[in-house]
Amino acid sequence: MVKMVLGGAQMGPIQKADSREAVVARMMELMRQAHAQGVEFLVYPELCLTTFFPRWYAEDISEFDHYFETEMPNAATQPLFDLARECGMGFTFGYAELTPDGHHYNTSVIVDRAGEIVLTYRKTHLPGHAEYDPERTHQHLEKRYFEPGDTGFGVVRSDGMVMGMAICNDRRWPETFRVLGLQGVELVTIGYNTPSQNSQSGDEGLEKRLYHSELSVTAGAYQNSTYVASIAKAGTEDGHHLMGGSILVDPDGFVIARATTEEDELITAEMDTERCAFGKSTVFNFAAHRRIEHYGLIASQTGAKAPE
Ligand code: CDV
Repeated sequence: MVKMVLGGAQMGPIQKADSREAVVARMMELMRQAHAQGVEFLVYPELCLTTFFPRWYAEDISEFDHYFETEMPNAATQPLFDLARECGMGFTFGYAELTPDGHHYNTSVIVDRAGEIVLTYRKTHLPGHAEYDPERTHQHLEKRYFEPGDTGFGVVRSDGMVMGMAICNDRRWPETFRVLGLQGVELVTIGYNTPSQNSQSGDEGLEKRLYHSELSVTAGAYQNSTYVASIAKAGTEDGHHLMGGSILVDPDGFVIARATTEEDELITAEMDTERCAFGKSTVFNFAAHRRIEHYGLIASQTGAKAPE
């Protein structure tokens, strides 16, 4: 069982012109603030080394390879890893990954207090579309630039707690949380870049988007009796607005810390993994109550089929 201070490092906007070094310097400043406040594990957003480039169309996708990291850590991120080790702090962050054999993933890693990557996750649920779509108010081309992740939702016991990751759109799918819950997860980390407007519906704006995000995350926390850190990259990137709304959530589904800006902002809360045990051994004692004989469709069918 672990009692500690959990931190969420919301990032403000990153413009196309911003260098990796400038972004890492901002991440390090947030880490120093976190260390001063006693944080032992810090959660950064999805794709937090670059602008959210899937909003831009490139005819030849290799034009965007410069947004991808070919190794981790690398020259730009090593200072962050070094600082974390000095502070004795674990952390997680997201980035675009280009593997040695040419695969492109939307990836996040958990780094332990000794500075070692102990878990890699590649985003499963890629939203958006693969081709330029003139009908949309803006493009969301994750299906063009990334392949669906090949890792699945794994967990790791690191620095005394069971941790797992999801990335952005994954948080809207209960399957994500349940697969992690079935592995005894005690902290789910989620980074996101969520445009404040639905590109296909004018009436789904900021208020509804913030609500849906919080609804998904708090439900996932409660139904699996786990802490969740759901952390945004926020603000206006080259004219395109991303919502903020970063939150830390306890195993009862209550929000225990909330960002109030769309800038680089640290949020913190105390967590005690012992608090996960009650839900996991009572209402959500999976071994006692789940009825898997009735859940087959979840793993055998993707689309919904209504009766004639
Ligand atoms: N980066 C994302 O996965 N964004 C999606 C948007 C497109 C809805 C999200 O679920 O927040």
